[in-house]
Amino acid sequence: MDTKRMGCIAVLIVFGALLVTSTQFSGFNYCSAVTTWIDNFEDDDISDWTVELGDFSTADGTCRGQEETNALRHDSSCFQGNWSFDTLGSVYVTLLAGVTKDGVATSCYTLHVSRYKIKLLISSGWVSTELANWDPPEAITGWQHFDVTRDVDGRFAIYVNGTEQLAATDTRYMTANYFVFYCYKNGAIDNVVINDDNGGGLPAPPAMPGFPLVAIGLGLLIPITTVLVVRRRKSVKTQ
Ligand SMILES: [Ca+2]
Repeated sequence: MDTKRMGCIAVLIVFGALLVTSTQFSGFNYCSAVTTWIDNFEDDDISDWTVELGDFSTADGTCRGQEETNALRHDSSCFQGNWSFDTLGSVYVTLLAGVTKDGVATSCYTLHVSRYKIKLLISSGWVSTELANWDPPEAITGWQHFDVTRDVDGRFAIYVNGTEQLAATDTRYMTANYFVFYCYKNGAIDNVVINDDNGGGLPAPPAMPGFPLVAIGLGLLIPITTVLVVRRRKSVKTQ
């Protein structure tokens, strides 16, 4: 095989491999499940959130209430899909809300976590109705992990530390504007992953940026091509 043909094949193999790698890590293979937004608070920045009540600190890499009562909200249009997060203490996590005022969400579904009971509530302002509840066998202490799914029929399934413990179906609210977190002093939330895939299943892994890999690929491609061209010219001269 001559040098030119070998050079072309080498370039095509390198470029193809880089394209496949870049596509895998850019999240394209999760096209059936699009992550809407995430926050693990490791950047000590809550500028994407609006504090409605009290105050929060993210100095320890979690979002922790500083006053007696605290609430903050994040824009979120997810009303079907997956909500995943960790909480500490007695907290109210409003999965989806129409509007909020002074930390009180309306037209919403809220997960209330307390020491001896976990409830799923449907609320409008201060008026709440219980959709489901679960009494844990032991008092809740420390961080808890929650995965919530809601399917196209409005069925909520709530997994506590990996096991489904609550379920309810309700279709009264099928739109959303906000995700809201309400807690008392030292209550906290972390590792929020909201996924609007409009179906069941647990959240897909967060997408990784593909651009740097493409840039690295192009960066490698230029010197490889240059070497091959130089070799090709040398081989032409010597023939
Ligand atoms: Ca964190």
